[in-house]
Amino acid sequence: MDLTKSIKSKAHDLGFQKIGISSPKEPLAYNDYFDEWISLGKNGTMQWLENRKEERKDIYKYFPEVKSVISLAINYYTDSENSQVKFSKYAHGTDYHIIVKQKLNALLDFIKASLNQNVEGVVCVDSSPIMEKQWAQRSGIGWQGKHTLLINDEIGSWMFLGELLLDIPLEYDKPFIKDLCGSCTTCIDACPTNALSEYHLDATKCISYLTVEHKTDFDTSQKSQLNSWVYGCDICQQVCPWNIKRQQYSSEDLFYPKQEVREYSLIDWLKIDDFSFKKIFKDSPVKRIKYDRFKRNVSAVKHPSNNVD
Ligand code: B12
Ligand code: SF4
Ligand code: SF4
Repeated sequence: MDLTKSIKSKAHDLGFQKIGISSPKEPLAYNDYFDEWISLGKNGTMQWLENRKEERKDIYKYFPEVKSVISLAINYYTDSENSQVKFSKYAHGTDYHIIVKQKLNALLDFIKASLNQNVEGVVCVDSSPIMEKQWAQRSGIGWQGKHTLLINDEIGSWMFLGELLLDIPLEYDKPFIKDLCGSCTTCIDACPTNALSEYHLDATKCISYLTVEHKTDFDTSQKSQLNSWVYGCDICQQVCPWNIKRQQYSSEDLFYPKQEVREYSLIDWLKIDDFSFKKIFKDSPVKRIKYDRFKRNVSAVKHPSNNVD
């Protein structure tokens, strides 16, 4: 088997559903849009997006030797919901940064062991300064929907993205050029904070930003829009017809919800102390916001058992 095929086969064995490879040579589309988005302050307090903007726009500034971008997607769909206190699916179980990084490091080790030459690779999951959705589109995995997330026509959008950048050429896939949103605007209409317009997100209005990135107290209008989400928001994905038609259960056990996330009531969450918070969320993305911000989010949930203005 040639190297490209054996990399894809190994990636499937490691648990990735979609794998595609692209050449870094063509410059990214939408770099002007990205500049404008930042200059209009749509990134809010996510200064880290601006700090490494030039690397995001030009992958050679991040990894000058790159010759292949391997994009990988792993499905994280699970259907458990808790109606009182809502955690988005990406934060139901173990932190995807840990899981996807482990798998990508295993893939890099496999590639190194398969070759008689030196190969340099960089593992990226979310926090690396690259535009992951655009690379996945170029690698043929799917298109960016009007909610701005990447959708695959077989498994929908409940997938995390990761990349392995290599300094060796491989066989490249064709980009995904179709836009299968058509005339649909369901996600835009369903967004409770009007954060979306076509292919554009005002992060400062997004519940995901407000519950995870926003560091200070909520004002009254922000508080009234959170709709019981305490970490992230899934509404634009829940309503998307591609997810309703195509979503499949994740084969990764660690993405399934922790018992507390599934079963705790609002009163249980309001009662937890810093020690229990750290214990419950020790390997979860939720630990990132720390106890005080988690309490701020939980205290904003509207419910008869909570005295919210
Ligand atoms: C910053 C960030 C956020 C911010 C801003 C989101 C955003 N859309 O920009 C906040 C905190 C709000 C956020 C929220 C979420 N995020 Co986030 N986030 C990122 C991060 C780190 C960078 C994204 C980025 O560069 N934004 C900058 C803006 C300008 O980019 P953009 O919206 O993609 O805009 C592009 C398009 O609009 C395009 N464009 C402009 N005009 C047009 C016109 C057409 C026709 C087309 C096709 C495109 C197009 O050009 C722009 C520039 O590239 C990526 C990881 C990464 N390194 O890429 C994860 C990432 C995008 N997030 C992810 C996830 C899972 C989420 C949430 C679902 C989590 C949750 N449940 O709460 C939500 C979804 C909210 C939403 N609708 O986007 C996943 C998405 C996986 C997927 N299937 O696409 C990623 C890829 C992380 C990962 N490794 O899996 N996130
Ligand atoms: S994640 Fe929620 S708030 Fe953010 S754009 Fe989607 S529906 Fe709107
Ligand atoms: S809800 Fe409709 S417009 Fe939004 S991403 Fe899905 S198909 Fe596209």
